[in-house]
Amino acid sequence: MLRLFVALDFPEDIRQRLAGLGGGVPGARWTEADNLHLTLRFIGEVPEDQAAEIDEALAGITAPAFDLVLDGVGVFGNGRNARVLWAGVERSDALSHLQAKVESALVRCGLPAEERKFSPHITLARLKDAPKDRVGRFIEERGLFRAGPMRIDHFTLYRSQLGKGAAVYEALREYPLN
Ligand code: 3AM
Repeated sequence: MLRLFVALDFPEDIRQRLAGLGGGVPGARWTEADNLHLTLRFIGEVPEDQAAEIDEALAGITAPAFDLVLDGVGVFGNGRNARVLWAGVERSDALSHLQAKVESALVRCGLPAEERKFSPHITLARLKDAPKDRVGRFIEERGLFRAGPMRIDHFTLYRSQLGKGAAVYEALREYPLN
């Protein structure tokens, strides 16, 4: 079985800037610079033959390359339940278009449709018992964060391997946008 997800990756300088936002929140586990990504679709565990089908379906996607601007930071969950600190992106029809194409390609491969609305974000940290005021301060202080525009000219199929520490992500294949 392979644990898969589809995501956008970012150039080194952008990843370093994102990683540079980290710090100052007790109870936060920060994403390593190399692991920063924007998930288009979490797939989960699939057998190898289905993974091959998924690869083929993703390779068949045609969608235009586009420019993306990263904009601001926020949190999923609130109060004591704050779970994820993230960096956001400016609204992008091209991004939504690509995500919809990925979603329909995966449904055609027999995966159940994603029920949740797509909320594009880059996970900066996962939180456990982070003090509310420190989370609030992080968001205030980093609220003006912006990066880009950067050219998004491919998307990537990743394998995620869960272990004792942070998950290890391996890029299996890149699909060009035209
Ligand atoms: O890209 P982010 O960090 O937001 O949380 C996991 C990570 O999200 C998410 O997929 C991304 C790559 O691992 N993920 C993990 N398990 C999931 C699940 N069962 C999940 N998303 C939805 N359902």
